[in-house]
Amino acid sequence: METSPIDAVDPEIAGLVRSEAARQRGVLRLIASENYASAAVLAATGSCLTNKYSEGYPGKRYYGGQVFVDQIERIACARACSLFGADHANVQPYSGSPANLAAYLALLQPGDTMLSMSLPHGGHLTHGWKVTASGTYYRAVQYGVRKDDQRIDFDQVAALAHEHKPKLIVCGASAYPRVIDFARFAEIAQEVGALLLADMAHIAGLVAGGAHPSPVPYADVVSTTTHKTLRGPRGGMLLCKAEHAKAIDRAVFPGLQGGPHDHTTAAIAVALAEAATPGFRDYAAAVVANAAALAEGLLSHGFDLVSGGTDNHLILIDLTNKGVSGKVAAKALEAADIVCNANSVPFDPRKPFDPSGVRLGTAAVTSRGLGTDAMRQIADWIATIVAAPGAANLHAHLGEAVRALTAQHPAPGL
Ligand code: DSN
Repeated sequence: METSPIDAVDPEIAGLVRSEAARQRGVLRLIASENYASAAVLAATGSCLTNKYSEGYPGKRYYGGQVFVDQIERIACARACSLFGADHANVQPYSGSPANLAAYLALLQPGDTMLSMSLPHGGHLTHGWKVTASGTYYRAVQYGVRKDDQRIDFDQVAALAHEHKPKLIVCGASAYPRVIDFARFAEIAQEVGALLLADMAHIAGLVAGGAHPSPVPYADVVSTTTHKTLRGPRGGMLLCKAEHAKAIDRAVFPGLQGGPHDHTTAAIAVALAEAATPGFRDYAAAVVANAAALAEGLLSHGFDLVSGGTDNHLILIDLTNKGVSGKVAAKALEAADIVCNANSVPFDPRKPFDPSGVRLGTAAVTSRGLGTDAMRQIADWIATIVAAPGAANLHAHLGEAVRALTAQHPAPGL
């Protein structure tokens, strides 16, 4: 048995970490926000940098001993600016939610109005949803998708922008399978004198790899996580135009956070170096090609896909016509080692905890080298399982086929 330094101290946790690694190796991971970080990214995340404190920014820290940390953070920021063509980068946000909150802190006063995509239509919790800090401290007016084609309703966005004169328009989504027209959002923001924040957390890797248009030329500030399609460590990042650099930096520290997680900063730097390689462009193109193939396979089995398909890494299935809820389907799929999440669909009559849909993503399976033929096979398996959500023996049998497939495609980093 492979052992780790954890075994000597805490065999219980060591065993659980080992089991999780085995799970990640064995299952088909179709959660749209997950991926496999490389061994290099994992090594940086687990490095001695976890021992360091470094409140402040390179050259302006509150603690000593920063000679190497300063270099690491400067390199991470420079790589982010170069990869995405941004004026300024802040790599300190702990993840996507603090990154968004820092952007609001930099650009808004409490009580100001923001115009953002509603959670049930594909937006993120931190885009002003009422139970979050963003919905508590700011006045969030929300847009959504059209009922007929489930694409962003730009007529509604423009009408709400003109009516409410928001100080900030937020675009970007967590469950939207189509290309986001950042230029159109910028046009509307300009018409009403609003600033534009683009949250590219889900698509950052596609943007880096040239498989989705970039929001950077259009948005005042761009927020992102670093671990979804971008395939880095769990972290966050803010990119902005030069005029917002000071406000963004002040908002992250000391506005919202204390010491940055230097081990994460180093791992972000490594991931950004990986994302600048030709191989990463191939990966980004393959993620999109795989999502298209999976969508095509699902459509051939009569699945109803939100917006009719996908342009990116993500597919949202409305299971209403199959007579199965999202939660029941996700549970049945997991019994066959196909892991995804139940998800609301636009205009969902069901409650968020047991919604009408499931969300699938192709980043992680692409990182382990699966191609379009495998996607068609996965679509067939999904159809078989959803048609018989209570058939435990069938699920166990298909699970064996799933594990035979994953065994042929080693998981990176593990
Ligand atoms: N939890 C992430 C997702 O799954 O999209 C967003 O924060």
